[in-house]
Amino acid sequence: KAVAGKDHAALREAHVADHQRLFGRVKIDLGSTDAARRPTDERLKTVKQEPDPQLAALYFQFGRYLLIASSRPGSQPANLQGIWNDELRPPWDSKWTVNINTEMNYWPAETTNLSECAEPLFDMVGEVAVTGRKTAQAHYGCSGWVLHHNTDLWRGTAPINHSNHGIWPTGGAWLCQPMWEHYLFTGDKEFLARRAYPVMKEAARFFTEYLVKDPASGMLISGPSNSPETGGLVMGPTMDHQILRSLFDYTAQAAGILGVDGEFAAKLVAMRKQIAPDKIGRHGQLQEWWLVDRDDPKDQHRHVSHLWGLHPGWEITPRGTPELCAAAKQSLIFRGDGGTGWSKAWKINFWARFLDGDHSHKMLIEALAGNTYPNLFDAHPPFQIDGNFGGTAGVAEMLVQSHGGEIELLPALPGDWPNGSVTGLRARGGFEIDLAWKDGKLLETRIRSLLGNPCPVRYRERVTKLEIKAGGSQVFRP
Ligand code: FUC
Repeated sequence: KAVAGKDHAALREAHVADHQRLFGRVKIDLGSTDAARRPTDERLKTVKQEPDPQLAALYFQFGRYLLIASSRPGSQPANLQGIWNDELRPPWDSKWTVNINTEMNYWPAETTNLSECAEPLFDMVGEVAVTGRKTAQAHYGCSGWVLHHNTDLWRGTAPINHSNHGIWPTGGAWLCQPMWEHYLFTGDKEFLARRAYPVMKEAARFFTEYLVKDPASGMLISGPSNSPETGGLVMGPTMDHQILRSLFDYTAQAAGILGVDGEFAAKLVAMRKQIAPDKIGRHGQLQEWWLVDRDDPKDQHRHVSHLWGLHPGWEITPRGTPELCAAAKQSLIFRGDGGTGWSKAWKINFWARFLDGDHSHKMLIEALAGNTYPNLFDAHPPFQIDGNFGGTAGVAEMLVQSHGGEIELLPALPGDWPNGSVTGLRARGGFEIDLAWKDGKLLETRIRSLLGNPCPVRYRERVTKLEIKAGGSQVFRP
């Protein structure tokens, strides 16, 4: 009915205008070579041998294009194939796997200025928080809500498939993180109060009852669970503890911001300190499991779950926790550079968080050369869209980071992109950033403040504290 009576030209024009309104918020130039004149399929074959920075820029913007096209307010969230499943029996049922894939789909939403595209994800979290309440009661006798390894249109939340990956209770807790991040990026208190906090609080409540005391150490541990999807059914996978520390932290913080539930927040703060901490193992690695130091240096599994605290979490940072960061790096070196499409995409982000732009770039090039179809869709293989979104997020992460309480400019710029510019990237605290660089060095940067929050800006070793009024902007010269 809405399109009846409109001719094709008018519809097309409306469509393009609607798309451009979102797409045009970010422009990127990473430099260009002759390769940019050749067809995409050929460029994918030569990208490992010949510099083709424009292909990286294209891949970045293609990811934004895909998110705009597959996830809008009122729609379902982008599933394993986005909206581009073409099979009656699709891989993994074209569902939402939440032990990495669904979350990865939304990594670029805030940083690349497509905040509203995450709406469908937040709707889904609200819905699994309802079905997950039954699962919490039926399977654990706990209040609150829980979601395991995946969900579907019917918002199933129970343990699924096999014990070595399906009994993993922290899927819902992880899904609360993008909701908190949405608040950090937008400052939308109404969203925090009405949609984010209620699900965060009930997810946290579940784990206040679910966590158990490890008799040997006295610490609180999670389980029975998995470190997705390696090592079998265990007690105390590191990833769970990282996710839960983070959940307890921001839920308590949100309660403070909203001025509610003081007692519950205090309980979370106290329990958080008792959750088994990250531990360095006998190979200098970050232990994947709390109870036993049994990481195998030869294990090149595609999941690198125990590095959650590095990305998308933020408890492990090069400047804040250098020892843990070195251990996390050792773990990633053991895992190696291989992996499926989404695994490579995660590694782009990991290396960016290690502030190693060249390694991050290496992973991006390998994803393009080995895990990308001629139409630029990510190849798990088969086609799975998470790698596209993770790759887009990774490029943003190389250019601007803001998870450590500062806005860091060009934190992981690779040597292969000596000159370039980007406009419209977003940072936590409500900022929009335009920057350019030449010969690997930052030029002028314009920062627009949406909310008037304090604005500490880091470039390399120097931190400058800017004060910008809400709605105003300032030029930063390094
Ligand atoms: C997880 C991954 C697989 C695949 C599936 C959809 O289970 O381990 O590699 O991406 O999700």
